[in-house]
Amino acid sequence: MKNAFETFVNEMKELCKPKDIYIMNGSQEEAKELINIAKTSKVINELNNEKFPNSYYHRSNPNDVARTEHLTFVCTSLKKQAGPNNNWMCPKTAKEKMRTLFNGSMLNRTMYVIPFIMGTPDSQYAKNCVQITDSIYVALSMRIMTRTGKQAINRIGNTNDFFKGIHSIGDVNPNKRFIMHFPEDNLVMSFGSGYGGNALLGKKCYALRIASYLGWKEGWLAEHMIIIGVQTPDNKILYFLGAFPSACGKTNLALLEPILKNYKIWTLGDDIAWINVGKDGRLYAINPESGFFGVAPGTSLKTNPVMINTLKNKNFFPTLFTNTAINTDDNTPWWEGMSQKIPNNLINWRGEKYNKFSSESAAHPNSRFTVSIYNCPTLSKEYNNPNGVPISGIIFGGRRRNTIPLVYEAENWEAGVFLASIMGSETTAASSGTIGNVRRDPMAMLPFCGYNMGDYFQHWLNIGKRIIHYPKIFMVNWFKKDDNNNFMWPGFRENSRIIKWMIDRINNKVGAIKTKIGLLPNINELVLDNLKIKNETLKKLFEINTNEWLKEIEMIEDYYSKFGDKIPVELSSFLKKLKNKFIKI
Ligand code: SAT
Ligand code: MN
Repeated sequence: MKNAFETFVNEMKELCKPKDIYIMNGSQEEAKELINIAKTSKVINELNNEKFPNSYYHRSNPNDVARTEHLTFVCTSLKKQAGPNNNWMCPKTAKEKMRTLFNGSMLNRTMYVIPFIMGTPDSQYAKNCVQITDSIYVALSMRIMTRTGKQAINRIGNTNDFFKGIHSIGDVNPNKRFIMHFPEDNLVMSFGSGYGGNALLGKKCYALRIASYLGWKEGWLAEHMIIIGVQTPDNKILYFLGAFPSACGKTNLALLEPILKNYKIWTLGDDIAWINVGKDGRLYAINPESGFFGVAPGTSLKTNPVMINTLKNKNFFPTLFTNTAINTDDNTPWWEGMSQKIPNNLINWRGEKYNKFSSESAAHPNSRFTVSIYNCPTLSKEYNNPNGVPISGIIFGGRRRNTIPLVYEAENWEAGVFLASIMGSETTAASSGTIGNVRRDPMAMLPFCGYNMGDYFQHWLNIGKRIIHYPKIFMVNWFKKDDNNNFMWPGFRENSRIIKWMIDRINNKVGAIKTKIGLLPNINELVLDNLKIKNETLKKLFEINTNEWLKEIEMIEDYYSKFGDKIPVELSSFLKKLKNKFIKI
């Protein structure tokens, strides 16, 4: 009798008809073998081993460089369950469509079987998963991003309780590209893309879309959040979660070197957090992943020295660079923002010689590195704690040139859920589409919530009812601009000043000003020494502009209306009250 794992592999073999099957075991020998296969087939090239140890370069098809939200579907039996926040297709139709695409898709190719665990193996919160893929690049990336290997097969044992991810790169034809989620079957089928968010199925597909659905059913939250520990001068560590849409400085915050003396940030995760209410009534979070899939452009010794050190560190796991430029003088990766001076001899992300005076960038704006979390010098020693870390604060942020102040605090959990539900951010390069428009992105989960967002908001409110010791909820906007289009706040390491204020709030050391939108800092209680910032600018950073907010509220009303009666009454009445506060001046 075959167990469920073997049955799954067999079924996939029959469907995809691969030349051969490679079941991954997670060993060091396997890493070497896979790297060799990828090198021989020119999928990756080795980089300068002295400057970037154990690092490899991969160039993707130019049509396959970002997530494709319009080709991503959540296939629940009822359309309403997927909600207006997801594309929907009937599960039966979707499966038939996908089976046709997968039929014989691996002829002459190897089918890699990747057993992996999301979360640390001895955690009650960890989940068992298996992905199959015919892309060696995906197989290599999954070994970095997840705990891949035999232990997952052992954990699965004779159960059928595991996530199934089916992936084939096909011929990278955008017309045959689909990322189909079947939350009711714990299944994802992804065809025609090798890009991280579309193809590393443990990441957005499982750990967010499917897991958010599981969390809804099982009473926990799967969130698009960093997890950090902030060590204060008295050597205490407080843990924070932070949700930001892609490319809003989220990874920089996860690896921040605080400007404030005697503060230190310990990293637990840069993208995804699974959150449970512990027996003691506090929130606890784990990072289900084991690597970073970060945006390269803009990462430098100045903006994120810890990440540069992470990339230059050497350990058991290789590091991959995808669609950056290459400096042919020393065979190293290069991207915009890495150095002020553009090197003379660059090959751009398309593989062409780069003309320095070109208006196009040398690296793709969404070029990425894939690196093991164990390379990170600030990795928290609690990273593998099976219970996760207790959460004292949750930070929500977006990229907004106006309206949203630098920082404010929600008055309580419900108000925090409301403020997170109305978050908006200007679009970036991480998802294909127009850059620069404001889109509503509640909890930074818009592209990742695997069910109706109205139900999701209610789920957040319900979770709140089980919490005894509430974390404080903060909203931030590092990206406010002045009339000359310049950022008003320096950001990066200076953001630690704002985190200090949050900690002081959590420890009841400072007060706050009650305003129409929430609690704002007393400016004289922020630590701003050695920061050349004009009083006038500070005032602007904390300004609540009635006209801007009225416009904002209109956009939110419009957004809420998309969810009809699914929007919890608590939230719509928050919105009404907010509007009234601005109208009755
Ligand atoms: O684009 S991905 O979804 O792969 C990564 C991200 O946006 O965080
Ligand atoms: Mn992300």
